[in-house]
Amino acid sequence: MNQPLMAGIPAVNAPAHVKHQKLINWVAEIAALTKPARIYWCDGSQEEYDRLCAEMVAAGTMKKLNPEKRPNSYLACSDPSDVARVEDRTFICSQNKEDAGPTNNWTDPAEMRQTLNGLFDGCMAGRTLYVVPFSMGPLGSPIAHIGVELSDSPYVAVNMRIMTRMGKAVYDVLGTDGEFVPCVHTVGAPLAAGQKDVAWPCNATKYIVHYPETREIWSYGSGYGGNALLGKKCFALRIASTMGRAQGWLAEHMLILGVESPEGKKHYVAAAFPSACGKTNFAMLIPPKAFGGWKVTTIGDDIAWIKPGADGRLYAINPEAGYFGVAPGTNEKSNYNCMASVSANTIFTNVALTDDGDVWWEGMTKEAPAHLIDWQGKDWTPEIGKETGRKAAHPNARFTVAATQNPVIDPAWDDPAGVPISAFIFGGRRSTTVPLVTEARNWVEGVYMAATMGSETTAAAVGQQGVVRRDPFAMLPFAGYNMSEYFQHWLDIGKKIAASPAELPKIYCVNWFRTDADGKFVWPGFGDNMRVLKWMLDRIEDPQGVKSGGVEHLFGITPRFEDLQWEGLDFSADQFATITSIDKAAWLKELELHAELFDKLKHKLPAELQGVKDKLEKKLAA
Ligand code: SAT
Ligand code: MN
Repeated sequence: MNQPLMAGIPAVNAPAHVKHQKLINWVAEIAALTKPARIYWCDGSQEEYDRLCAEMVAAGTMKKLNPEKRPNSYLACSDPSDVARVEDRTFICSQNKEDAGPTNNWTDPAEMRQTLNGLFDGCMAGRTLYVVPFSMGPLGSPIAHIGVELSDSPYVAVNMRIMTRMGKAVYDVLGTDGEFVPCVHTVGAPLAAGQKDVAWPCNATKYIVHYPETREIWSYGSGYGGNALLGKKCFALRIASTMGRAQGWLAEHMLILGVESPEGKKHYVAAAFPSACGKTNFAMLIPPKAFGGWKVTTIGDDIAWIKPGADGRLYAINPEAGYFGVAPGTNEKSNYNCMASVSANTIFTNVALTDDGDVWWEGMTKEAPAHLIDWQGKDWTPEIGKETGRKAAHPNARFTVAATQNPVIDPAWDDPAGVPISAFIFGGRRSTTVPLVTEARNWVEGVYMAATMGSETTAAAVGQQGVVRRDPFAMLPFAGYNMSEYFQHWLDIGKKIAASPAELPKIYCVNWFRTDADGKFVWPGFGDNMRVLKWMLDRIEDPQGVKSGGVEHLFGITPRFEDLQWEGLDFSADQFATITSIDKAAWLKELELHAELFDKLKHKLPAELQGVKDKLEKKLAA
């Protein structure tokens, strides 16, 4: 296989440590289709990372930042058309349409293969095909899985080195016949002989395609984030969710954090929020001063893989090894640990460049610098910003940084066994209706709350922002199969735990985003979310305790004002009432939206969830 396949196609030249013939054959097959100028097998070393970054600096794709301000860090600015996930170009190509369900775009797999074979034919001309081997999860962990991405983007290769366990060691786990998820990615911009490359090649045509039965991913036309770093949403959520369903585990859009009381009692919780709703901030939270002795530590900030252990409990790992977080709004106050994480060794994408070679984004400092180069390479001043409304950084600008840079990384973050989960939290961005926190009375009602979650859309996906859409489990764009069957899978997992000696994790629904009449957030959020977290912990640890009270309302239990610890925060009982109140009229409307969702998902919708809805409706009508 190490001979050139045919004229114009480079030799595969697999390194000696790659002993997996099926993998080598597949690389040859994709090279024969995509016709790159070169094939390069990534080893994941620092030397390689530095070299690829230097090459991108020379090519104009990245700028090296001032090493005194931001050591070993880079800024990449994308094409203005390639700045976020493209949900309407994302496809689940299962054999049967109904297996993708009504919330996913579907195309017949044979038809899609034909389309993609046409598009991928020669798509890597003039470029290097990078072979990027990666493990999602600690190498060799029973919860981990391996993927190999073939990409013509060096930006993808270096980001994958941060975001996953990428490199040579993966081949040891893979051996001669280990399983891997094949991921093929191209920016879709072949180069003719002698043609000069652009800084951010991409294509107006985009396809993000998943074949769940054969567990393959093909991505065309974008170099950005979740469209191109295929270990992330494509593998770790869409493909993994289908694997989890078949094998009895969960792949979720969740952060995982550890929280430890001054008495040394520690719990892990997993929390689902839609993209750009503060998962990274919550995962790195610093408790308020008055919470002396409380500690929050990070396992992961975006994705959780959760498997039942021998003792019946659910154990979670973070399949990723880095954070691809939203920069705008991040500052020393909103997320001190994040700012510390990105102080060096970071790739920034679509933020602004300062005159002294550092980065800036909206919300980083109170006052913007007097002059910047914005994410589109144009001069930017606060005056220009005011006049034109142009942002210096794109609202979905990101940083890519290794998890190990996080000062509050949990000591068990890399533990192959995972960490036991005591509670699940589900949250959306809702300016009205949904109270600060509700504890579900039981698993089924908790699944109902998660299934009917709504959230205002953000800049993480292309499209209109700020409109409420149902986002069940924060998985709407990420479930790789029929959403109704996904709900059933959650109900089944609950039954399995209930039948074991283990206790069921509690389920909470939160909303940090209620606003007042002036549209201002009422709840301070960020570190003060600790107050809510502590109430949950109290309820888990000592349900009869003085601080673990609450009142039962329509669809669960909410703390009374006196149940939260308020020390160090000036927050009145009236304010608390405005963010915990249940407005009957609003909830009647909300339930109509639940009905709309359930109507859309009626095929295979679990009867138990319809049952919860009927009960709620009766209560509301009473
Ligand atoms: O673009 S990503 O999918 O990586 C980020 C997100 O939408 O959460
Ligand atoms: Mn996400």
